[in-house]
Amino acid sequence: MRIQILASMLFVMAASARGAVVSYECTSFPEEIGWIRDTFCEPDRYLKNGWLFQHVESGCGGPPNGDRDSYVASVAQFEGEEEFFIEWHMQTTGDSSEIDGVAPALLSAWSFGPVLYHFTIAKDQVRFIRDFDAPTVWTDIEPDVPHTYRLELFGADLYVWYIDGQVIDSGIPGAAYPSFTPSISWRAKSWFLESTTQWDYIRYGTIPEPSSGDFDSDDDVDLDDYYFFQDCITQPNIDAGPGCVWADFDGDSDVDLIDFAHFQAAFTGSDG
Ligand SMILES: [Ca+2]
Ligand SMILES: [Ca+2]
Ligand SMILES: [Ca+2]
Repeated sequence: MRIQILASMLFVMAASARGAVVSYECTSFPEEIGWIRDTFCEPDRYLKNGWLFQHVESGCGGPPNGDRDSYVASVAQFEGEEEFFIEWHMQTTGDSSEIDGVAPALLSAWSFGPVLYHFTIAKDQVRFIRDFDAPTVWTDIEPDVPHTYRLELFGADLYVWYIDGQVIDSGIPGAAYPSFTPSISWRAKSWFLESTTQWDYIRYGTIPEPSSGDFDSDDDVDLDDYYFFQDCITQPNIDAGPGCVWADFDGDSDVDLIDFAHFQAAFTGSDG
């Protein structure tokens, strides 16, 4: 009897851990919702219109040891998740010459095992390092506009990295992720030069069911899902991208008024 109760408790815990997305929407400082902050010297930062701005200079340590403003969170609650994503929307003014110093901007999905996803982002170029022994991937990006970065992970079978909905790299990972005491960290840093990095959001968790309207995989379609649905709305016949497959009810790649009508019909409120 005791074993049965324990087993059912474990099931509930596993189920609640599975159905989740963690989102930082940059409407408050990251540490207010559980990110752990770590700084070097005196980085400036401020919030404006739903964005977090970080300004870093080649400061008190003197080059090459400038300001750094870092955040980290454990993602151990997603260990064993078969379909995991990380998506972030940001831009930076930092020069690509800073990339060798792991600056100006970084987002890293780290582990103590053989699997790692490590993105160093400059104004017009991104470096992607994976699993240490895998070839480094470089890609150019359009400067002075924000980009949507998305990593999708399917157990030990497949990773896919997108920028603005276009596949930049994909393949077989070194291991499933999240695993091996996983954490996600991101930061702005000055190596030799100053820069300003701005973040609109950082979201991660279970990849939602296609055409479900249920962004956060908690088995309802409610106002929490609507917040993210709004981000996905496009003109008819415009591809809404991999981050919006869940919102495309009729499966024609856009998220238009027809999908919105489906979303309204599926809307259950939080009691599901
Ligand atoms: Ca935002
Ligand atoms: Ca939901
Ligand atoms: Ca559609």
